[in-house]
Amino acid sequence: MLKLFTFLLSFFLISPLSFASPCSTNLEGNTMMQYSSNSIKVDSSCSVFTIKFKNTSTVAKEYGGHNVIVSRDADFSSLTSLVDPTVHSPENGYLPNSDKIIAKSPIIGPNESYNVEIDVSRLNSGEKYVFWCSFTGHWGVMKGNLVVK
Ligand SMILES: [Cu+2]
Repeated sequence: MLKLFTFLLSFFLISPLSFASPCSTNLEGNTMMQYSSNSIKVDSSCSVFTIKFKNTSTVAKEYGGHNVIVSRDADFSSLTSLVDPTVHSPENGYLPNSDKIIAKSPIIGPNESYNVEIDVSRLNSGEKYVFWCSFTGHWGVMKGNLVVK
């Protein structure tokens, strides 16, 4: 609950500034199961970094929606092994809640958007981070590096 409150608070504090802010980037996921970028740079001076994610695919959400999960690269395999659409909701990325998830969006469908807010205090510059789609079968190709500079 506190996390949710913090998230909402940071959203409202950041959103008026985010249009011209360097503390954000745009990212799209398309019909070909590709992200528009395979690398995202996060400025460590940002307190919150926003990935403005848009699904430009035409594939219905339940057959091939997209999302964005941010985690350490070292946690990628253990997290993907937890993906289970029969147990967990698309709103939760088909994943259980986990401290290993640094930021996430729900699975979204065609023309939907979601701002993924990363608490930059959770990132360390020497650590490898990744962003990936937790729709089953997607993360083999929908995966990129997130670099803290
Ligand atoms: Cu996807």
